[in-house]
Amino acid sequence: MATFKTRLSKISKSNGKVILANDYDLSTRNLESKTIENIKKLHPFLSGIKLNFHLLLPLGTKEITRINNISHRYGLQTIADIKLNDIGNTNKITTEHLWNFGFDAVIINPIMGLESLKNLVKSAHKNNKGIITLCHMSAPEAKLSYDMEIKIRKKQRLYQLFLDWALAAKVDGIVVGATFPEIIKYCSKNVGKKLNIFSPGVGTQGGSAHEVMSAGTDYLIVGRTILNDKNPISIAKELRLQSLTKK
Ligand code: BMP
Repeated sequence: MATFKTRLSKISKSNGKVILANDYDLSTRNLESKTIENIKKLHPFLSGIKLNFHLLLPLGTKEITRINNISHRYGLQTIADIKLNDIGNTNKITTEHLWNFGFDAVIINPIMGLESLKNLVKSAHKNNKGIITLCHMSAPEAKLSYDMEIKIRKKQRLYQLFLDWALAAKVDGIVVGATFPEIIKYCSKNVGKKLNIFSPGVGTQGGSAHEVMSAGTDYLIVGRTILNDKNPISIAKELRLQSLTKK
């Protein structure tokens, strides 16, 4: 079986490089059928779908497995966005559950440490699954934490350390917010083709799809800009075209 990176790259050749952040709030009923409807309606313009922790909580094993199976039927890769950050033992159990649900990849928080990260990558890759780590988040206040100056062996910023760890652990991808295009450029220069850059924060949060794709982003993660639009299909189509902007 191909790796997560290869599977994602393959579907993106026809469908473009947009991953739907399938986010809904507490007032939304029928989460499962809404999600399946999104997959059926939007799949030609998506390479994947991301399900956040808050979406997984009210769903059960059956529902999550069905969503993953239907996504796969349409060729979409599925990402569990739980920003996992715990000790090795519970990380292992959590990812085993996610793989059993049928997810292709998980987003994790590298603050857990390099050794834990390496272990997760090893076990994920044995199962042909992917690991994506946070590098620099999209919210304005991320500057305070991810840009923090630190010193372990040398002086650097926290996101630079997370980038070094992502490379050392051979993760499949990193998250760098679309609202920080200069940081995307820095990361892109340093990673080359070794891993993919995933950028949330386009549209509603102020990031520009064109700008981040030219800065070096590989995949756009987009939620509200598509889901809250009067015509989600046309906005997804337009974002698909923008996601094909050359680096
Ligand atoms: P939206 O396009 O509606 O702003 O959604 C962005 C999605 O990306 C959300 O699911 C959010 O959890 C996620 N995200 C983010 O916005 N910024 C980050 O730095 C990391 C994320 O995972």
